[in-house]
Amino acid sequence: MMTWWKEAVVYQIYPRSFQDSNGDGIGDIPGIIQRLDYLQTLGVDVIWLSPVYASPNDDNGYDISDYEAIHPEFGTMEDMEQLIDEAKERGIRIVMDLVVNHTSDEHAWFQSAKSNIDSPYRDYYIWRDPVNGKAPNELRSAFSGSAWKYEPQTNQYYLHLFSKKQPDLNWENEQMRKDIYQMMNRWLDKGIGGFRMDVIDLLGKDADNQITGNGPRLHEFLKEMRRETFEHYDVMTVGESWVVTPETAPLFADESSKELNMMFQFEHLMLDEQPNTSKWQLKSLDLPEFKQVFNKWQTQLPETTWNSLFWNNHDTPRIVSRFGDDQTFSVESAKMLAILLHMMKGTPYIYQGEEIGMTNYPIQQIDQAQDIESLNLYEEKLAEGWTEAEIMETINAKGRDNARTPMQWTAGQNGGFTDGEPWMTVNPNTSEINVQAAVNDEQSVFYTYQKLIHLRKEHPIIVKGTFKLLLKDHPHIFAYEREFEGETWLVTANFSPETIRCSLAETSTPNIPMIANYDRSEYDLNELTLAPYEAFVVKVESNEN
Ligand code: TEU
Ligand code: CA
Repeated sequence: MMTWWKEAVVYQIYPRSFQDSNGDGIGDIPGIIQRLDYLQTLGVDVIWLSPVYASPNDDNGYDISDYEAIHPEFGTMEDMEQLIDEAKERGIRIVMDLVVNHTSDEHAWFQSAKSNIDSPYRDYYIWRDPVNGKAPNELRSAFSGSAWKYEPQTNQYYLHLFSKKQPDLNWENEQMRKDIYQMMNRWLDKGIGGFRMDVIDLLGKDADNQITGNGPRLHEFLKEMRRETFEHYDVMTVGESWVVTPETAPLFADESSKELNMMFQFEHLMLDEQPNTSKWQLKSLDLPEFKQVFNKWQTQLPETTWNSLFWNNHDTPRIVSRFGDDQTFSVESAKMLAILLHMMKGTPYIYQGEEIGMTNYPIQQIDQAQDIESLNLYEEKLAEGWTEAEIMETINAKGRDNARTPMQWTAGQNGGFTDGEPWMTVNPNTSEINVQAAVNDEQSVFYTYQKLIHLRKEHPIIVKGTFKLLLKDHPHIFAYEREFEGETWLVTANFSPETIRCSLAETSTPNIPMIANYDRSEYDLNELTLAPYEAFVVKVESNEN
């Protein structure tokens, strides 16, 4: 099996917000093509492209109305093919976002199914009779409210685990599965680099028993999908799951399971919320707990199960605003977070703008929100008695719009994202945080990311080394060792705005950093004084020698 994806670094593009090429204020595929040279300079191997398919945009493209058409806002199929080719010329593969838990309600299948109980497509979706005149059960939508919507024309409810405009597909239906596999194969034949699979753990759901993730037939379907599609191509596959654990990850991503190459899991991003509530009930991060979660994923997966590494995607707030300091130490903390993550075991993913330290962009009022999740949440929490201020606080901390403001290319008008009116306001800090400034400044966050990518290519220890957590109870320091073929690297990060003293190892030789975020020529590990958010990586002499 080809395993180039273990050495790869992935860059996620949210196309609506990346680069507009025609002045309509919406990022598009020709815009991405214009920026491929930039991505090549950064050094990434793969682009994960968020959905560009035809869509009414109820959930910004995660509601697909035609899997084999490009949304005209984004361009044409020729543009898409050109993107695949031009990326390939630069050694970059295009991984498509595959959203097959649900379609749009405007997909032809649903249009046929909706009004006609005898349609061959009726059973492509999940329909149930009312129970005592109400929804069949208590299942909830991720975007607030019941997961069932009543259709008067046929007197049944359909299931939607996301918005009402995202009816869930019925994976029990064999013909539906075949249609999906054929669609996937047509994309694979175009030469794409693989699939990022949206909410993949939901496919095997048993709605009647209110089982959504990890349902009874999930792994049967994924094995079948692989056999029928990507097994025959040299591509990478990554499954998104909010519920996967180190115990269940091998079911999806172990070499022996014959399903996917790796999982995209969020456990480390769920620690700033009250346990067993929702991401909206805020809590401050407890560093030992955070380290413990990483430690678990780094050490408990079998040798044959691969993992992914990321801080950000289009659903999560900007990492420098979340776990760093986007005011006083924005550059230092952005670099610290990068170093800490990219030195771990797994395939790193960079979300557009992360490599220049883009930050959250708080809104003042709900009418400035774009995302359906935040808009629905606002209504729900108001009804539950939250104050307006409480709701705005949590939306600004956790809302998905934070990640979706346009890419900041220049200090100029609209950050160089568009010549027109941007679909979403550009963060005014584009005057300082932008690609042009970053590329012209050797000390910028951009060059830390570029160097991390280069180090990964040069040193097999980063891909293959074992992981050992150090100082596990320390409240401010996140430190670990990697070891491979007798070589040991030490990664140390001060996860706080304070100066911290500590001691890490007894070594006689001065330790010269492989990479760091402060300008120091060597580190004395016996007596370290770490500046706010300081991070460094050194090779250490093993004590046994
Ligand atoms: O996200 C899966 C998912 O579970 C999220 O919607 C999650 O509940 C939410 O973002 C937490 O705030 C994927 C996509 O990444 C997301 O953009 C889509 O909205 C969702 O699936 C539905 O397709
Ligand atoms: Ca455009």
